[in-house]
Amino acid sequence: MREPRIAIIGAGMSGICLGALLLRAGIRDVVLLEKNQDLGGTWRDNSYPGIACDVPSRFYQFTFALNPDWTHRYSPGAEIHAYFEKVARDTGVADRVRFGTTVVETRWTGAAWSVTTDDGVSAEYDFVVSATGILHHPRYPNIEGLDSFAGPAFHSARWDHSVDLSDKRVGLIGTGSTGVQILSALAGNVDRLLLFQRTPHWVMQLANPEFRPITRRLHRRFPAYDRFSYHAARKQIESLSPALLHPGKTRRFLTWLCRRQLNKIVDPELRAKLTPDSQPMCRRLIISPGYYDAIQDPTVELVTDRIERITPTGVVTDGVEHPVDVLVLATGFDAHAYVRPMRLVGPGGLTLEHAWADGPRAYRTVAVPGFPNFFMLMGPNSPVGNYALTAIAETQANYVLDWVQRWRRGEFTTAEPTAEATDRYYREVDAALPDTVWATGCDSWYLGQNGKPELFPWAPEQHKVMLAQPRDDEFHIVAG
Ligand code: NA7
Repeated sequence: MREPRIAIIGAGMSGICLGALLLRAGIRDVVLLEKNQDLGGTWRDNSYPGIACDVPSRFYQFTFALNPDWTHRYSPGAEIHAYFEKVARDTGVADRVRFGTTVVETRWTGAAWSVTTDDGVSAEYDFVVSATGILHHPRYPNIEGLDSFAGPAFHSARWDHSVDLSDKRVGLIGTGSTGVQILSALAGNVDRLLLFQRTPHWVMQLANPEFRPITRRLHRRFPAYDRFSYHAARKQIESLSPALLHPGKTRRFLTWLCRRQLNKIVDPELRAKLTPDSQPMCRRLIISPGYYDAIQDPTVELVTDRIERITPTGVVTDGVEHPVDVLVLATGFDAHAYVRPMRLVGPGGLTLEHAWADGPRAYRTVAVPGFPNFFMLMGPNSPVGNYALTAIAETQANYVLDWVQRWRRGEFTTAEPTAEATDRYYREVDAALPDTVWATGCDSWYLGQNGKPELFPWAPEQHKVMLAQPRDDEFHIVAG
């Protein structure tokens, strides 16, 4: 068996997943290049009050490292971060991370990838896998005067825990999943909370019960039951995917449910302000146990007038200044950067920037024509809409592992998807997209620069079938 040298860029959820699967398969020459000082990616970056995953914990975990000790149906972010750290420690991944190391360039030398990091060091690898996450680069709003604000102002993914909010007037901009979680946690716990909403989002109220100690003991004592619970939670989420993919009764039912739940808002004027004009799920459906209660808290005020500018002391809408002491920007992420700003230069000097001049595209979510032995986790058009990203990462990581195992056995030296196969695949994607709820006419982080949803237009379980094994007929393969 040949021993491949593998670089994984990023030690977040998906990088940890691939690292663990490679190490479990006995592949030892693995390094994770991580620009931060800690593991966990999005779960390290986001520590704002109220943070939780919007996918049930029983499903948002790896099948090879089930955790019987989840405390809640939707466990808090710190617990999820601790879970990924534990997986990394238990599997040996943590020992293979080079922290504080930013990859600046990955260049094909003719026989391998030369990866250069910001400390000036270059090293060669047979495979490079980008696991840089999708919700990684905070998006700051382009609002006049933002820099002039005199008090603390921070993005939700850069929470400043040194600021005591309890006696403050807090201005919160953004009503996506993050804004809703922050509002639900802060309502009633700060002096005043002004929520600046540009567009209302649909919210599904789902309870978040705590698991009792007896439940946790049962899961610990009976691993088969724990596994069953994973698949039961998976099935439950998957039963809703028809609503995302085509019009029909599941979509009609969820639409009805979301509308009905809005009736929890007593004041008709407030209810009208919170009623979106897009279809539920067109933008990511927000899952929240308590948003509709929190927004009716007397300390909360919803401001729907357009933000004109920010002054040193507040936020101005339609000529009216709303004084605030602290500004929280829950304004989302650039979900289309993927591998970038790292420079990727393939054979013949082809850059990823050039290959993606018309927008990011990936062969079946994992690879790019022109870039041999290079793979991506959570690449373009991955099924990231209201599904467990852990399951997607596992599918993609197992796919990469398949190629690596074949390389070890000497079956090839380099492999890259053909442009024809990728074009063919995108013709199928483009044909399926118009039926999806994401294409029903709303603006969201799901949409790429061409206005098309950058998502997987089939059932998420289909993604697993699609990547069950490499298809040699769709690859240029150079024999080993
Ligand atoms: P999202 O879902 O992208 O939401 C960002 C929010 O910020 C959204 O309500 C935006 O308004 C608002 N926003 C952005 N820029 C501005 C400006 N300039 N003025 C006013 N409001 C603005 O990000 P999240 O962090 O909440 O969630 C990201 C994902 O993380 C989520 O889908 C889950 O997967 C976890 P808009 O609605 O666009 O009018």
